[in-house]
Amino acid sequence: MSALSYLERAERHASPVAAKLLKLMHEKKTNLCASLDVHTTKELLDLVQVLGPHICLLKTHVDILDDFSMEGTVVPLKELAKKFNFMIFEDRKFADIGNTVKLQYSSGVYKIAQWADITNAHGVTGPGIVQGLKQAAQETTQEPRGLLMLAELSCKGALAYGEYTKGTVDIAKSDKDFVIGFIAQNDMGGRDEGFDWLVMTPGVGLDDKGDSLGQQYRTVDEVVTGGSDIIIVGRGLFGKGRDPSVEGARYRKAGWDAYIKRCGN
Ligand code: 5BU
Repeated sequence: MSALSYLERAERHASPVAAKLLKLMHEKKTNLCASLDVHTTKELLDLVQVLGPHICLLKTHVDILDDFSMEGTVVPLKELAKKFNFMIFEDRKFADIGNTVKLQYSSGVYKIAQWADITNAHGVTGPGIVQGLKQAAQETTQEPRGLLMLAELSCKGALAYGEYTKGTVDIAKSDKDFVIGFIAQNDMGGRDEGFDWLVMTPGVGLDDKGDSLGQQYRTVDEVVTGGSDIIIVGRGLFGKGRDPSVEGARYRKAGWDAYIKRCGN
């Protein structure tokens, strides 16, 4: 994993999206990404009002929202992102041929390329997926966009390991500007070949071991020590009986302390 600080990495990163994110993590002193899987825009915006000060990144699944609209959902989210200084990651998990993902990313109801700084894709369909998504980004906006490849998953029985994970890392090497890193449980290397990938890790929880549908949680210390740069926390922040403002501060501190420890000071 990288021994460099977020600021050092920001200063030399090939991707403007990764550089911006690393810089804001350094300035805001947070490596916490909130994953807010809720049914309505109001619930989402209310949670962001509370968690905004604690996070570097907001992870969305906009297809869960009953009332999604560009005006009602995306516009206020972008305002909150500006107000609290965080970026937005739509966890779309693209997994089709290049031409199809290009259309899915840029059009339809969600028009993800217009507003999400970051999205992600599976490697199962090969490197065409990276080029399809990159073309959609370039044809949609002047704003920088970044892609994470799904190298490993947190859930029980997932098939993304070994040769599959290695193959996904090879796909990430096909585009140094657009692919900024991985969703993974471990460090994915690459520094000896000039890549400084960001590793973002879901399946993080300090109180539970998992859920009844296969999710498995590891602690903040475990994942950061293992190479995670950004911890992705969902129900640990806002699940039943939890106070998001208390948990936001708690996970943020845990993530930052683990990072400082990793940097060796
Ligand atoms: P949770 O409430 O902290 O369990 O939510 C985790 C989020 O991360 C949820 O939105 C998942 O879709 C997402 N996720 C995951 O949990 N594990 C994975 O391996 C990947 C995504 Br990839």
